[in-house]
Amino acid sequence: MLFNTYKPWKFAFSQDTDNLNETTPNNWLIIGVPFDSTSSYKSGSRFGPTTVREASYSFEKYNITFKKDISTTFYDFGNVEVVHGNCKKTIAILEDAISELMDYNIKPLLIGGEHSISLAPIKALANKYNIENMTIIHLDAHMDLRDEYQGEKCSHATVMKRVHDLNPKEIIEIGVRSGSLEEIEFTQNQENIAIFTSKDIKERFHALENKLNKIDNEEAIYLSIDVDVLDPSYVGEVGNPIPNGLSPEIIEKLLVLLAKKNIIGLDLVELATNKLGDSSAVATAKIIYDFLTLNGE
Ligand SMILES: [Mn+2]
Repeated sequence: MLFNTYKPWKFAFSQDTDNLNETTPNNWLIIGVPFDSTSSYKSGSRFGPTTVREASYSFEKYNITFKKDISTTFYDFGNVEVVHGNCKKTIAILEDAISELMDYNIKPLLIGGEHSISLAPIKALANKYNIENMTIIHLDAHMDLRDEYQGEKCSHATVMKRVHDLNPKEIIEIGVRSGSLEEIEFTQNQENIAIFTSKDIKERFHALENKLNKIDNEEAIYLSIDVDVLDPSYVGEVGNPIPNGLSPEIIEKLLVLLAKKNIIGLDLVELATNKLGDSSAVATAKIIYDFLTLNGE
């Protein structure tokens, strides 16, 4: 008989969780967060963890783009139990879960779910690292810097404002092409927010490259990737698609720059498809696959 190793409920190439070795540094731990209650346009990101994991079986162990095997040690712990309809409770549960798992010397890699969930890993990490020395790199079509959205403080549209409230060293937003006047005025008065629009990056990639190269290799960075940063022609199945986004080639270049840095946590959010084999899910899975390939030895 012939069986393959297809386990669609776990990310491809993940290690068996029974073998989790807490003394090994640099373990990544995938956690799915099937929460989409604050979605304002296209809902369905609760299916993101399932569709991304299934799509991860599209790739070879050898990553031809970067000419190396995916050799990083990473585990897939499944999904956290969310409270549908309750953003604050879900964030609290997720923060607790991540804090507990960090004792195993692991770094969280979350698959959303919508963007509100990013607050939980950042809060959990802020207790371990000094957030005032932490840089948040945020890839997104949107600024997510509103103080409230539809009267709510806990929302996908306010998440970076909540992160900013924690007083990180800097928030670098990459790929922005949508923002309210309130958000734009807010950023103009803040020294610790840098914005690189989608147009800036296409016209002057070197400016962003210089900015990222200036970050010390030891400095703790949290990386939050809203996959709507990609152009909808590549990733259209997202909560709030916006035209004129980045290409997968630019994402690959950014990952090369960032994977050498001290990334202490990562999330991919806002994929909203329930269709197996969806190309948006494959493009999202490829970012995780590429990151883990580059982050390995
Ligand atoms: Mn967005």
